[in-house]
Amino acid sequence: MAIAYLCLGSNIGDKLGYVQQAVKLLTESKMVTVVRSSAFYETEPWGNKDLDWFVNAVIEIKTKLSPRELLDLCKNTEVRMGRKKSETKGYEARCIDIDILFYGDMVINEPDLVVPHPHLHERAFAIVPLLELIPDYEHPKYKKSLLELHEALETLDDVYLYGTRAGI
Ligand code: PH2
Ligand code: MG
Ligand code: MG
Repeated sequence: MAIAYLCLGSNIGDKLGYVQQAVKLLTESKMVTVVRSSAFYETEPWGNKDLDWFVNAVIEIKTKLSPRELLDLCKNTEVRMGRKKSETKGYEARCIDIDILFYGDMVINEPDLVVPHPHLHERAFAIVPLLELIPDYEHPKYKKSLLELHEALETLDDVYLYGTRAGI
């Protein structure tokens, strides 16, 4: 059994509902067990400020799947939820995105499978939920804890606990 961390995100429609449905579908697949979840967050879009804000959460899972099988499960779940294949380059609106952040301490560098997630260390929307779960865990590539990565963030994108963002 491996422990892995998945980041869930949605920025169109019923964002919270999509993230919750993704957790439900992953659980129902019986291929993963959700051990713990972070809170839900409303997060400023990273990489394309023209997008709508996201709802994000991180889950800690136990799984017998290999990293590639886990990637396939994530992709299949996205497709089942109606996500279309991207037609443009760059970041765009999506009903659900499921990314592998960590898979045990493994470091994988394949064209379509990079673990830990290649942008994790730059993204408050993934680091802040991870801080709830594993603040002292050391990033296997950068050898810094999540607390240290959080302190080192260069861009402090806004990350609010769900429902606490002013004006919503
Ligand atoms: N996902 C992206 C790009 N930008 N920004 C936020 N706040 N949350 C995301 O999940 C997200 C993003 C690409 O997958
Ligand atoms: Mg993503
Ligand atoms: Mg993705």
